[in-house]
Amino acid sequence: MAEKKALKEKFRRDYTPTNYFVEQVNLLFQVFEDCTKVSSSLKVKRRDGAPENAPFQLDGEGLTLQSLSIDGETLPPSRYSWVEEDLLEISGPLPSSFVLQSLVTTKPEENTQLSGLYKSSSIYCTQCEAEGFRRITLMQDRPDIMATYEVRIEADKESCPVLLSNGNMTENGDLENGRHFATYNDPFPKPSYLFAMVAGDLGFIRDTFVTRSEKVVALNMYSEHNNVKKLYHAMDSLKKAMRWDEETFGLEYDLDIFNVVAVNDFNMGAMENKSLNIFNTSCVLASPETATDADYERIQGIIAHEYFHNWTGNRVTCRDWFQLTLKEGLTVFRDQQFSMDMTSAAVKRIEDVNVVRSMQFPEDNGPMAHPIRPESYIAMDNFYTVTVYRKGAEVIRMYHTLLGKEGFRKGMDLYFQRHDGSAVTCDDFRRAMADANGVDLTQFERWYLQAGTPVVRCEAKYDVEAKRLSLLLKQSCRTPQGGDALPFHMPIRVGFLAQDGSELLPERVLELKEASQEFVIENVNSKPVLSLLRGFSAPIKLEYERDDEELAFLMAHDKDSFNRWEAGQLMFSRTIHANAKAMQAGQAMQLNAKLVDAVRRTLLDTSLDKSLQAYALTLPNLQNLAESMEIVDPDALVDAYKFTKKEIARSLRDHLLKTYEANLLPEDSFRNDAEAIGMRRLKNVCLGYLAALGDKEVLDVCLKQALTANCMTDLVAAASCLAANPGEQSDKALEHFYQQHAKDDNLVFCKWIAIQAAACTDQALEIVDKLFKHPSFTIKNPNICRSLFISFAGNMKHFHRADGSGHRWLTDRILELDKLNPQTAAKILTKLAGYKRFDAPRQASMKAQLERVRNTEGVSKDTMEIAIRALA
Ligand code: 0A1
Ligand code: ZN
Repeated sequence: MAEKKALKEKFRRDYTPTNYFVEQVNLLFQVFEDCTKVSSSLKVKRRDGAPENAPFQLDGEGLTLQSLSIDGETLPPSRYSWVEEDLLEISGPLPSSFVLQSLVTTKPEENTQLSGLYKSSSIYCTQCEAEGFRRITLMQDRPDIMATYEVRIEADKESCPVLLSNGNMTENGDLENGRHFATYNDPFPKPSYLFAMVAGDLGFIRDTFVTRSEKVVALNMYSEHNNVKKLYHAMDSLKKAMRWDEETFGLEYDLDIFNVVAVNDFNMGAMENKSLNIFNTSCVLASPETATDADYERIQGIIAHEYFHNWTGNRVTCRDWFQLTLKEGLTVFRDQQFSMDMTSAAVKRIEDVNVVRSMQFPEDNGPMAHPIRPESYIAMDNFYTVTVYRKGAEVIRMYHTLLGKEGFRKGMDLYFQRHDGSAVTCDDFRRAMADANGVDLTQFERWYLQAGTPVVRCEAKYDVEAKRLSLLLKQSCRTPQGGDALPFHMPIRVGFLAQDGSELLPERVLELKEASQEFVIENVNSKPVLSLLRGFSAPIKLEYERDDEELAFLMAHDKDSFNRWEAGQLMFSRTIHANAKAMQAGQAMQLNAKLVDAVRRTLLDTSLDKSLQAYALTLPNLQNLAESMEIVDPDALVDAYKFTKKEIARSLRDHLLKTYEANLLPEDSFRNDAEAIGMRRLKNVCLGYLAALGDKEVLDVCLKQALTANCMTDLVAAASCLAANPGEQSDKALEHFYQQHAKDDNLVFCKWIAIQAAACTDQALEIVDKLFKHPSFTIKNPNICRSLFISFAGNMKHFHRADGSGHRWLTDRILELDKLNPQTAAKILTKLAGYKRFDAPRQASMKAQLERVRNTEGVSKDTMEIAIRALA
């Protein structure tokens, strides 16, 4: 058995404030080629009422401590000791206020974990959330310690002409030996996880934003010199986000400067450090030749997300890490609303719901299930999950639906009024929402306490005589421990359609609170067709029986665009699931004629918004479909999926080709507006269907698109179609992709890898292994790792080969990666966690790999936690 020395589980119930707190931090970074010296000076105070002899505890991880002093006097070693591996204790008694100085040295060049101070290409940068600051210097590294920071950076002027930290630059100048310095002051008290510093040779673009109270804010975006021209979309997005937050929530930017820095090596998407956001290049750089339409939208959303954190996260922060969803659920909700306003509300909602269903539902239904406010963790970094972020955002959306737009705004205003400048809890947020609106949200807390996806069953009765409609809603939810959850408080938005498709009654929000609750509506003149859970008003699974005809009716008439799409998705799923069953029973698969009719109608309806039309034509994704199978059978599911897609394509080949051609845009000019994006989306969905046929004619169409594409969207679409159809055209397209686009661009190289790793072909495993051995593949870059490993894990049939070869291959890679970057390794291991959903041989194989990880000597606590939880 592996040694499990550092596996300490922390519990939410154990929160206690500290005896001392740091109120001011002064830092000096002296950056040298092979080592960085960090001198820190912490102004510390004992809390009122704390005992005088209380010891003072500081977090520190992997630091080489050179000296330690209090109020200028060196501390003898007898006064301090490491009471835990990463916890230094200075014994009392101590003065009620004092200055603690320390000098440590670190080696950013050797920091492959990408937490703390590290070097990405030639850029020195930091990542401190959640617990990275302790890898830079000794500190009370917890979010309820909020201090002001003054920072001085010294480095070689030629290799590091740009020196940045939080807040305003107060001084800069030259030093001896070709070195220079800059000092920064951040007037807003902040937790250590929001600290950042950057030193390197960076190019930049500059702009300004005038706030509504007419303050001019300098906006600067930095990247490696060769990428500077790809920063304009992010800058444009930032200005839109700044304006939107003023208009929507009355929130204005609070400093004179806002910086964004792009780095190649980053464990997550981006980080909201006060006035110095650090971004993964994949979430900020965009040009038509290197980024898809989806990338453009994602970048806009993430830029907004990090900017919005300035209020929801920075000005008001989390008391402890269990409260993470306080800032993340809320900020995701805010960025989703922003994107809905900037692009198309319905399209964005469809995309977001797809993520919840295909990623969060499986997490909630597996061994990693946790409430949006978890009760315990071993490695906090493992809890930056789709549950905390995405389900957390759905929970915020429910406040919005229950209280209405104005009510929600009142709650937000009160939240800031009460808590600006402090570190608070999810209960504080809920209380602000309740108090501002004079409502009782006690039961609503269950969304924070209970994991699992609720199932709501609806039964409708219509009494013709009495003109009375009654809706019986029953909710149930299995907790991860196997018990029944207590009923949730949730809004169910319902529309009522007349037989002619018009709205028979105004839409309503039903407030479901009981396990079983009847809603009676009087004066209903005819039996309506129900449009339930409009806009996915609660993160639940809805059960309601209806036939394909009613679904087709909703597809054609529902005024709620989301539910029109939803009806189509249900029709697709039914056919695919029926075919998977047929496949398992050794019977012939079939295509439902009603489905083909519905798809034809959607395809030929030129009055539709093209993006919505494209989504209406898109099959539910495999993860989504797997979620509603009792035992996941990847072979049957993938074959049924492919069969259904191919048969639709066979039936509608000419229409698909015509729609494809009708939506081609001229190659000599690129457009990025909503209409052009919609046209590309629709055209590429048609191409996807056609490629399922796999004949020479359609593959030639794909190849032509791949060779002549004037943007990354079209290249990726065509290359993905071809990667799934190995042969001459596929080889040509992928070679062209590599030589012309991917070879010299890290982010495009990632796309080239991801497309091939996701392709469902018999050679899938051999292909991923070859990609892994590609000379440009480096396991040190998280984007490259994700492109290969996460994409392969989504390749349902081949990752889950019954002989276990896919599982074994990925586990080999995880163990290799874990030695360098535990955070990313642990994330990838979650792809094996849901083994209980599969058939016996696959269960055994996934379990065996998890056990192998658990039994490996020296595995990180991040990765070990996933293995342990998965196997529990
Ligand atoms: N707060 C960031 C996400 C983030 C979280 C952890 C990180 O390192 C472990 C990095 C970034 C956000 O929500 O964007
Ligand atoms: Zn965030």
